[in-house]
Amino acid sequence: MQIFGNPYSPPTRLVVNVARYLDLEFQYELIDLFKGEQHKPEYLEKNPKKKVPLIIESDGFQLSESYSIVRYLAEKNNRVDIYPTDPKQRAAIDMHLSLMNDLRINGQIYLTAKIVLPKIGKENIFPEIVTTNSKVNLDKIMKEYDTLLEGRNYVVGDSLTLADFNLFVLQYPLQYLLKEQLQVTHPNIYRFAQHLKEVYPVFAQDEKEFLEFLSNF
Ligand SMILES: N[C@@H](CCC(=O)N[C@@H](CS)C(=O)NCC(=O)O)C(=O)O
Repeated sequence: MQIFGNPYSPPTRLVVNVARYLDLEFQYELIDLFKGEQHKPEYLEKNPKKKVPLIIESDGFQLSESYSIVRYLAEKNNRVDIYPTDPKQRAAIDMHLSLMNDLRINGQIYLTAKIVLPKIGKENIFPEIVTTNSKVNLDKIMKEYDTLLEGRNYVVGDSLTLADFNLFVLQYPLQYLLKEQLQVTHPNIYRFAQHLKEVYPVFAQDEKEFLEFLSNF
């Protein structure tokens, strides 16, 4: 399988982490978003949506949208541990993936406005109200997850699921790009991430690679 993506992108890292956790063989095909490679004809042929991540399997099967990809990979490999077949557990995981999409989108707007555009010397393309609201929404959803994780190690039930994989990649930007003291502002999310890194090597590897990426950003 090929995974087209970029380490800056939480959806890419979600897919890579799940693929690694499932011990799947894959080639990481780097798409440099900051050089606009997602707009190049050779990538558009594969994904006209101009987004990462995208997977292509050896039989030619292609899939974009990170949440669809990780559900597919778990399902295909019969990994009911991280995506249970029980309808209620599955519905709870799906619900959290939807809720976390709001977290992702608001984070994407805020980070684009505050970090990415200044970095590439461009003006903020979003009206001030949109940027302000994105931070308000981001903080609100993070607070909700911090409350949910009080006294718990996992978002759904008492073992690792796709919802945890996703929250893990979404909490980084606050810590490492916006330089928030997560242990102070969101102590339960901070503890949750620490626990995942201690117990599952895939999360420690992800953090190491993300920090390496940021050191050249
Ligand atoms: N809903 C999509 C979102 C994908 C997405 O927005 N990817 C961003 C990186 S995080 C991207 O490719 N941006 C490039 C662009 O918009 O030009 C998913 O979950 O896969």
